Amino acid sequence: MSTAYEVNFDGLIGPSHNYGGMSEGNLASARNEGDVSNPREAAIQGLEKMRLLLRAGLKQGVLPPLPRPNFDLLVAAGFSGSDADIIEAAARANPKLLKAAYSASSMWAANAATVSPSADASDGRLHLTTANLSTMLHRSTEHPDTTAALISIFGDTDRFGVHAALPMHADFADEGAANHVRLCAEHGAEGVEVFVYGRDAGESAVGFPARQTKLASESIARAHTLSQSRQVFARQSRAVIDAGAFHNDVVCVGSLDTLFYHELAFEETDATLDAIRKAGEGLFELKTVMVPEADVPIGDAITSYLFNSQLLKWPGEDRLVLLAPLETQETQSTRAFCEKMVEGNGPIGRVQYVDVRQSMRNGGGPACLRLRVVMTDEELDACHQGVLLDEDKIDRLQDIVARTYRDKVVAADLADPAFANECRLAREAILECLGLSELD
Ligand code: SUG
Repeated sequence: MSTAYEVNFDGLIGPSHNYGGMSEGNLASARNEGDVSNPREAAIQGLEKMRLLLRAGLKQGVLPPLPRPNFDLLVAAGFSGSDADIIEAAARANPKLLKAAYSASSMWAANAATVSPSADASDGRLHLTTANLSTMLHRSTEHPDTTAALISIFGDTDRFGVHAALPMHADFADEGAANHVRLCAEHGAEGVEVFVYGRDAGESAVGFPARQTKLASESIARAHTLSQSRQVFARQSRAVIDAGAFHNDVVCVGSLDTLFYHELAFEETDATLDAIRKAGEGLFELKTVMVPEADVPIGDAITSYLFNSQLLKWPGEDRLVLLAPLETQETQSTRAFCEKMVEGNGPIGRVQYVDVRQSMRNGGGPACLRLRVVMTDEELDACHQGVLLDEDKIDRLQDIVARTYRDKVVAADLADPAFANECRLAREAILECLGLSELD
């Protein structure tokens, strides 16, 4: 077994970060629709989270924001002329579409792709499948640019397999790593990959949208050449989707041999845990931390985002650290649960709180903001070095943000062609800093 590291690639929050109210079933997105957003503060919060992990001794990467506004979407909707003509006409005719074209939603990198480390793949490569994000219009346009970025970063086809998004049909609805949990003894060892889906292909819609199908998950497991005996497909419960858990990572997080989940997360909890234990035979002993509804009602789990935390092997600490949003500390039931949990002798020994409020107000916590990529030394050497962070690069990105991002954005700003130009210049500077100008 080769040594491997869990590298967190965070999505850098883009200059057009705004509260569009565009995600049905995501309660925070609906609640904050139309509020003033603070893109500069948002990006700094994200970069400070990256700095925190880097200082702890963890490896940290970054994914650049996508080009926004997305002119391809607006042109596809029939708008034409100069950039300014397109924006002005879209603002008059269909402000909602303009909002979708401006969404900075690629910040939630957990939805960029599903990732399988080379230790799990029978072809020995690290696989990434871009998520099609087909359920929400504003997210469905991310995948071509995300695939391009992943190819630029993981271009060595002997070591990496970057797969384009699945077909854009409801039967293949896929939201990436937010519905995927990998469990193992050590990052570099073979593991079990758990795919959580909300519905079967062809199943008729009820309640809030279930954004992941079993067919999508199965297709990814096949493409990633995973071993049949080391994969598990589990159904997310309808109850939590209707309560606002639009992705599994709103009610569950796993790392190494530990699964931390809400009592109501899965449709069939015992069968799911049995299947994980069986798939992990000979690899690891599953440790579980179940949070009972009686201690943390599902409504609190969703507003506090207790589970949308990063569960980390923190250098120098024996037990895992839960990097949770401040909202978890501010919610009485989740704070009390965390205090009790760390006093016990379970696998999670500390909870650290982090301020990502700007993202949280759109339903994106610490775990949404990062894509975990387990990489060996050779894979780290083979990937594009410009996206691997040190503090100097974080400082440089913060300078760009301070110089090019607006402090405040409201819906009316999106109608201003000057804003589109500012967004373009900001992204150009970021790409240059990351050595990714080819994506421009
Ligand atoms: O897809 N919010 C995102 C939040 C994604 C969170 N990711 C994970 N759970 N991994 C979504 O619903 C809101 C955008 C708006 O309304 O402006 C939004 O897209």
